[in-house]
Amino acid sequence: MSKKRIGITTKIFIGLLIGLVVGILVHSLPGGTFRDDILIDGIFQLLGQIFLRGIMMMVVPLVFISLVNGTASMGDVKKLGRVGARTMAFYLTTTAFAISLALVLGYLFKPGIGLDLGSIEQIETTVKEKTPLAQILYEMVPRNPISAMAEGNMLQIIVFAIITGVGLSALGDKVKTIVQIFEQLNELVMKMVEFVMLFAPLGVFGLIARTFATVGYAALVPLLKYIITVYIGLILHSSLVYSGILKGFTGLSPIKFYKKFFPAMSVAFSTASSNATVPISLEINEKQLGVPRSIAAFTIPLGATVNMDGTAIMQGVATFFIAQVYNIPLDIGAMLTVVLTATLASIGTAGVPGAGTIMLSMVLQSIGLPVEGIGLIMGIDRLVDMGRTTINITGDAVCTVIIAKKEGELDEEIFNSDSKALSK
Ligand code: DAS
Repeated sequence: MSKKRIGITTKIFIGLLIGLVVGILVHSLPGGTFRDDILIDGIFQLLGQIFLRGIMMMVVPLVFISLVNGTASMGDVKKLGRVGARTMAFYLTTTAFAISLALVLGYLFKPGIGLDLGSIEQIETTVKEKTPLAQILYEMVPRNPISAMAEGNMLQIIVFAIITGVGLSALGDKVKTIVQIFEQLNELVMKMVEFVMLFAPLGVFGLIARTFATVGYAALVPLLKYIITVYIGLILHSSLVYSGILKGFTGLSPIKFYKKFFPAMSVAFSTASSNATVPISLEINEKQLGVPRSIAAFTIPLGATVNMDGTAIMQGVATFFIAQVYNIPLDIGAMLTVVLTATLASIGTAGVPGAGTIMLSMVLQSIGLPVEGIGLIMGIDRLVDMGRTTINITGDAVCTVIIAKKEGELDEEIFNSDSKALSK
């Protein structure tokens, strides 16, 4: 009987689990050369960074090439405008709902009540000045597309790629060769992503092991209620809202979606970076969920930057947590301001580790809460960041499937097929 090969999804899951167990075990070892230098900063860091840098290496070329390719093949600008408007409507609505859910949970669970401030290590925090919405919008247009790519500025890369693709589409047969080149380049970068993903099980192991070997568990205890409240919000949002809108708008099975999208969720969880998850999310959307490239290439990179429901949930709970710790009441006006500010803040939050906590200072300033309160949750932020990033990119993919369905371009045969994700 042919040996049943374990699929990459299972291997990544095993890497996650073993990384968690090994990380906690290593944490309990006495500090010193073996634990700190050989294991944590040696083996775990090496495996994790090779994988993380491998997928980050693919983000810019993949986003630019697939978006040019997708926009060029989308055909008319009217359709691009319709898809863009629908995408932004979904993204902002789900984010506003996420922050509202988080405020309700923060009010009900009261994670900041009864905390002894002295029991929490206060960490210096960077205060992010409020960026005017106009500035967020005009800064999306790159002054220099090459430096935008060098800096990995996703919004600017997206804008430049869309204009390039629309140009190719408008020139039609005159640039047939260039369009073919971008089609072939897209196949190439997708194949390169598959090569990098072969290393995912070891990479995810290294990232998770290092996180759980270094987190200060003592710091967790006073903040457990905060962490649990955020994770309840993340789980409710994904299991109720995402499953509900997916089933409601498409009639498709949420279970099937989560089973296929699990490798992308694992990469998001272990890297705590939406940007790093874009390559694998694009691959699964196109090859496993039946979403055409012309849609996924636009909505996934855009979502990685402007759609952050998980981050909004953290910001909602953290706002209540800090208000409660400092004993400052929040009235309905303050809560509505938080919903608006956090929704807008999510547009400007980069898909990199810790970005959401920096943007939290904007949310707190908008209602006059002490920004230094962020220092109370910074010590354990990585554990929360992993979960919120997972929800961030899951929301992007759910909206992408719905948009493809509403455009009548979702290949439901692929979505409903049992073929395993990624390379065999
Ligand atoms: N880690 C960010 C991301 O990649 C989210 C956050 O920091 O809130 O989506």
